[in-house]
Amino acid sequence: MPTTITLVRADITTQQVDAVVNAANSSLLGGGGVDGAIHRAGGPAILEACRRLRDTAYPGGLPTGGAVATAAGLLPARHVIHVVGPVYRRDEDRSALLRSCYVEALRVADELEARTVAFPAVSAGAYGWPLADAARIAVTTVHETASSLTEARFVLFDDRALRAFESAH
Ligand code: AR6
Repeated sequence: MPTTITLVRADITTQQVDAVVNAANSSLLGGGGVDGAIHRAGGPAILEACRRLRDTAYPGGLPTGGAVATAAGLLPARHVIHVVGPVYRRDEDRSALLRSCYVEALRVADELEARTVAFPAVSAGAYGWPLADAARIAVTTVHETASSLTEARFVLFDDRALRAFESAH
């Protein structure tokens, strides 16, 4: 069944989906934006799971473009898939790393047998990626990547982001 891409303006922590994607940093130990909101709403279970990952599989941190899952604590979702978006650089094309976040998140979602996944606009906040381009890369990559998802839901925090994704869709 093909994946339906949907767009909503909402707080990603409220979404009733199998998995939510977190725009994390490579430390996996929290931050601001989506990352801060997910850790606040999900409670300490997520940070504990992240610390275990740092002690085992990722002592040097999760590389940029990578994805890894943890439990979702108190969130309505069952899993959090943490990805590390690239910091935007005007003098260097880092779009392959941004695409990799979505490809890897979809691969991890398939491993978890997640069918509905909520994505934020990875790298479009603190990491400075121009919104229209971040939206185009996000929508195109999810559209072109084979997976078992029934729904890929882009959850945009404000009208400007929603409009950018509507234009890219
Ligand atoms: N739900 C949905 N979208 C949100 C939410 C929310 N609750 N909060 C913010 N956004 P950002 P990045 C939007 O900065 O650019 C963190 O400190 C926001 O408006 O969360 O990948 C991490 O620890 C923007 O459009 O992620 C990293 O250090 C988008 O989500 C760094 O920021 C992404 O903004 C990652 O930066």
